[in-house]
This record gives sequence, structure tokens and C-alpha cells, in this order.
Amino acid sequence: MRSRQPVRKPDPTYRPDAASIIQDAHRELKSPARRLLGKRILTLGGLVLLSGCDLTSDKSVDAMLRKMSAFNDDAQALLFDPRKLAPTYPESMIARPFPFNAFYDIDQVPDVDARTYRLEIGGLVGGKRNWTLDELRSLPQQDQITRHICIEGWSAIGRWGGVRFSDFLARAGADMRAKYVALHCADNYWTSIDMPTALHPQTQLTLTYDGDVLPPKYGFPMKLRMPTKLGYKNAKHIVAITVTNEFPGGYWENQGYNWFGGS
Ligand SMILES: Nc1nc2c(c(=O)[nH]1)N[C@H]1C(S)=C(S)[C@@H](COP(=O)(O)O)O[C@H]1N2
Ligand SMILES: [Mo]
Repeated sequence: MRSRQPVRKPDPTYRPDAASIIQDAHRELKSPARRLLGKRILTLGGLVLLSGCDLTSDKSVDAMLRKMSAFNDDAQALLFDPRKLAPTYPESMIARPFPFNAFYDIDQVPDVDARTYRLEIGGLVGGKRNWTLDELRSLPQQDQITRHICIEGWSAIGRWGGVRFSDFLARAGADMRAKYVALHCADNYWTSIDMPTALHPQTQLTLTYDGDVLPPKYGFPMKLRMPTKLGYKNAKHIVAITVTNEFPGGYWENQGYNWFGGS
């Protein structure tokens, strides 16, 4: 492997600038779609449009509305206590098969070539900016059995393996005092997270699902797994990561989904 910049250690005295992160999120809340959601006066058609999902039963509509109004508080609690852990589960509770979801059908899943794949990391980064799959695989790996919660009204327990994201950010020489990490995907999906979430011990740069190479439908070659965040924050097929102080938004977030997206 090529030589790397020295690993940048997290600064133990650093406290996230929660006030400015929340201020950015409030600015985003001024968009009409977000205001409508806040007032709960969106029509069923409007919700379907925003969520891209089939809200055919009262139950799924209800679940979605409940989630929408509840997750803001949960997420903020997490923001202020980045050490809080999401629950883990026994293997017997893993959903088989694990559900697939994306803003398109399963036959449109992007086909990423493992040999030419490079994970690019840019923005406020002092170290290595291009990572091959083999390089990512050679970093220390961890496993988690956690619950994935989709805002569309379903949840499922799965098992994901990969590199602790904070380890990766340290090795890439990321500025851990930056406010945001943006995730850009091979299918043009994108989302972003606050730095405390990026450094959360359960936030994982995921390379495997249930012990096997991450299959295309679940995000090959790489996804970010965050049991503390709703499904749409768990970006699949990530090709580029940007460390930044500019609020990056996201595919669903820019259409009205809550930016914190805590689960
Ligand atoms: N690149 C990309 N990532 C994505 C999505 C997507 O459409 N494209 N959908 C999100 C949503 S809404 C969900 S619920 C999960 C589904 O992940 P799964 O297919 O592994 O269950 O992926 C998330 N990450
Ligand atoms: Mo989702």
C-alpha cells in the first residue's frame, strides 16, 4: 500500500457546534415542502410524491406522519449525546430476505466495477484522497446487527460489516472539526450527515452484508451504515465523500425530509 499521511487523532476537547448545525437546518425548514409537512396539511398524493413510496394503507400513512413529527427530537438528543448507542440484536432476528429500497426499481440498481472503483474523499481533508476497494478491505473491520428504519413505514434487522467510519476519516486525514460529511452515490443519490454522527462508533463504512461482499442491491461496493439514522441517510453505492462546513442537503432532504433523520 502507498504511504499515508499521519493519522489525525480526534481532539478530545472538541465539542460540535450544535447551535450552528441547527441554524442551518432551520434555514432549510423554510422551504415550502418542509413547512407543509410541519403543518401536516399535505395531501396523500403530495406525500406519495415526496416519499416516492406507495402509501396505500392508512397504516403506512400514519407511520410516516408519526415518524416525521417524532424523529426531530430523537435526532437532536443524539446530536447532543453522540455516545448514545443504537440497540443491537441476536442473529436469529435478522430479516431474510432483507428488503431492498431505492428511488428506482431493483432492476435499475447501478453496476459498479470493483476493479476501477475508487472512493474519493475531498473537501477538508489533508491525507489520502483515493481509496481502492482492496485498501478499504485491508483496514480493521467490525460487524453490527442493527435495525434499519425506513420512513416509508417498514423496518428490518440486518447484519453489516466494514470499517468504523471514524477510523476511516482519521486515516484519510479529515478535519474532524468540520460540520458536515456529504455522501455522493453512483446512482446520483446524495445525502449528508453532521460530524458527531460521522464519528459515532456505530457509523460504519460498510463492505459486507451478512458475511458476504455487499451485494449490488444493498449498495455495492460501499455504503454508510448508521443505525442512529433513518434509512434514507444510509447512502448506498458511495463513490465520493466531502468533508465540508457548507450545508450539503440531500436528495430526499431537499424534497422535504428532515435533515437530521434520526431513527
Ligand atoms: N444510493 C442510494 N442510497 C440509498 C437510497 C437510494 O435510492 N440510492 N435509498 C435509501 C433508502 S430510502 C433506504 S430505506 C435504504 C434501503 O437500503 P436497502 O436496499 O439496503 O434496504 O437505502 C437508502 N440509501
Ligand atoms: Mo427509506
